[in-house]
Amino acid sequence: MLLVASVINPATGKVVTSISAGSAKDVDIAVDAAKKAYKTSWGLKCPGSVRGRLLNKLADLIEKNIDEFAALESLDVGKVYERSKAQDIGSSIEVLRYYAGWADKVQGKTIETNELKLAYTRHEPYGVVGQIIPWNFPMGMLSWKIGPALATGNTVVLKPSEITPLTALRLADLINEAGFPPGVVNIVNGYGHTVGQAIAEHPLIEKVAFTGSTLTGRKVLKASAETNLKVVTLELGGKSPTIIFDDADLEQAVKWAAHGIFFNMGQACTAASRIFIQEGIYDAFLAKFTEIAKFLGSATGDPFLTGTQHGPQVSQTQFDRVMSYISSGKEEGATVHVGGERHGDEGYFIQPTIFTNVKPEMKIVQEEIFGPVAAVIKFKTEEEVIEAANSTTYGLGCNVFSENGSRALRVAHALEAGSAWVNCAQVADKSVPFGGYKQSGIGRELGEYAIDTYVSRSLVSFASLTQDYADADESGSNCRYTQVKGVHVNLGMKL
Ligand SMILES: *[C@@H]1O[C@H](CO)[C@@H](O)[C@H](O)[C@H]1NC(C)=O
Ligand SMILES: CC(=O)N[C@H]1CO[C@H](CO)[C@@H](O)[C@@H]1O
Repeated sequence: MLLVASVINPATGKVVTSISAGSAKDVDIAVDAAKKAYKTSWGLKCPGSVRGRLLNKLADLIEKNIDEFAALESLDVGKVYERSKAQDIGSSIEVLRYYAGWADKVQGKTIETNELKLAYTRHEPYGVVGQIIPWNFPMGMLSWKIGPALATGNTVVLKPSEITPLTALRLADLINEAGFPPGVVNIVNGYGHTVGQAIAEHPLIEKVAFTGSTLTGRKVLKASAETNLKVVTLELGGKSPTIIFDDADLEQAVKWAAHGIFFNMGQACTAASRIFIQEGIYDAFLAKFTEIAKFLGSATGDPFLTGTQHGPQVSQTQFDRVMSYISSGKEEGATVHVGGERHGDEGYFIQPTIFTNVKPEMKIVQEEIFGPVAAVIKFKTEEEVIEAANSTTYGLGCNVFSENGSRALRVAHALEAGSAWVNCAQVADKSVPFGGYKQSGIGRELGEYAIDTYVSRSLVSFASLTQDYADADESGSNCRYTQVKGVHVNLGMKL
């Protein structure tokens, strides 16, 4: 039986095309091809400079076809076209170029032990790595994953989301055109419970990188535990706070707070859905924030039309999920200050929504909604807001607004989150590590830190004749006793 996955345009709810869905057997074929390529024409067989050149070539080809990629992304995900082009596709190109630059700069260390011994490390690729990417930023997350994996010499078996596979499939053409040896990148479309599961369990895949829900992340980790103990990195959910102090630049803070939650229709793992406002500016904030939400509501519609600022949710399932959170907020007694309804009668549009009068235990304050739904909460003191912001099982991002530099940094440091934005929100950068504390993930993407997650360190120790044993001087691969937080400080960027 040939399984087929329908690709639906979320702005209309109509089928765009159907793509065959792969099976576990297809994953086997892909892994065999990847293994063969790793042994014969990639990995340590291919100089880093050549790998870098190919990544640059791929980036150039995407740039040449940027209008097509942006259109596919908007059609598939419902993103506003101009943003698909400038942000999603534009930043993917930059990420690939960034990692192209790393390809010939991956180095080990020599380690001093004693005069009679030499020890050094080699940073070797794992071999075949599995990558499972989400539907909210298909090209973005693809570039975050294949960039460091290919730069370090791994070969890849990648599963796009079955609901948004178009750009990944088009990219497969360009990978051939760029001249990558066959088998270096294998893209297998399909469902999580078949293709995703097969990747997570595959005995010949040495590492898997997953971005998606915490629920599925647990399954990936469990599959590794029950099979070959492959290395797992996870980038999972979040319930990020935005915290705005009385002494913030209110005009800017409101705009960033709106960007922090409504960007990509709230479908971002760092979406800052809990907005804490210090009491002195609460009313002023709410008035301005309401204006922005209403404006976005009035600029909701066809992602391809000039002037559209807010598109649909990605699918019927996501639409239903977000609407059910809105209902639960109403039932639990929160006030819908703005929005709270479907927009229009076709497609999966939801009005930008603001809840007030929320309580910490409400579902809309505790759980990830993944939609354009903000809960606004009043606070008095710094201590109180740190405690409240931290009381979640997630720890992906946080945004802090204050013109008092020491306070802003102190709070950003105190919060349990892998990324902190000071006087800005939701602006990832290719060279700054990204990832989660607590149940938001394991490992880091982007920057040099991502390079680290695609190499395993082997220690070579030469013992002299007078010493029988070589001491392991560097801890083994992937041992980490620190959590890495990327802090982004706004020194003058305006929205
Ligand atoms: C900044 O905050 C600290 C307290 O955290 C305070 O002592 C200091 O006076 C503040 N600076 C300004 C310029 O308000
Ligand atoms: C730095 C800080 O205040 N951390 C707190 C964050 O919130 C948790 C509760 O979820 C506290 O245990 C931490 O002390």
